[in-house]
Parts: sequence; structure tokens; C-alpha cells
Amino acid sequence: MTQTLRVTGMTCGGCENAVKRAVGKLPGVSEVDASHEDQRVTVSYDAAQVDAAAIAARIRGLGYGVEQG
Ligand SMILES: [Cu+2]
Repeated sequence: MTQTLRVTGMTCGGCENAVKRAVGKLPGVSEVDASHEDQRVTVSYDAAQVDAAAIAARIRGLGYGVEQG
């Protein structure tokens, strides 16, 4: 499935890349797109292997805020 999370705290392309790299390493994640301008991260993943909570936790672990919805 594909889900878009509202992510706060990203300020540049480096932040986008950090999120893309970290989330992309999670098992089951096939695609990650991040935009600091839109404060948005879109993730395509296999729901049998990973869930939105785990993805959000990974992003929070980098120091960014996540609001689901
Ligand atoms: Cu940055």
C-alpha cells in the first residue's frame, strides 16, 4: 500500500535524503518520496512486513515530527 505522512522539521534536500535512506532500509518498504517543501513523506510498502507506526517511529528517530492522517 501507499501512505502519505505529514512530516515536520525537514528543512532541505539533505533532510529528504536522510528520511528516504532510513525509511528505505525498513523491510517491506519498496519506495519512498520526501518533500520538505510540502512537509510530506510518501511510502509504498508491504503491509505484511511493516506498518505506518514503524515507519513513523523510524522518521521520529531521525528527529523529525510525524502526524498521521
Ligand atoms: Cu535538511
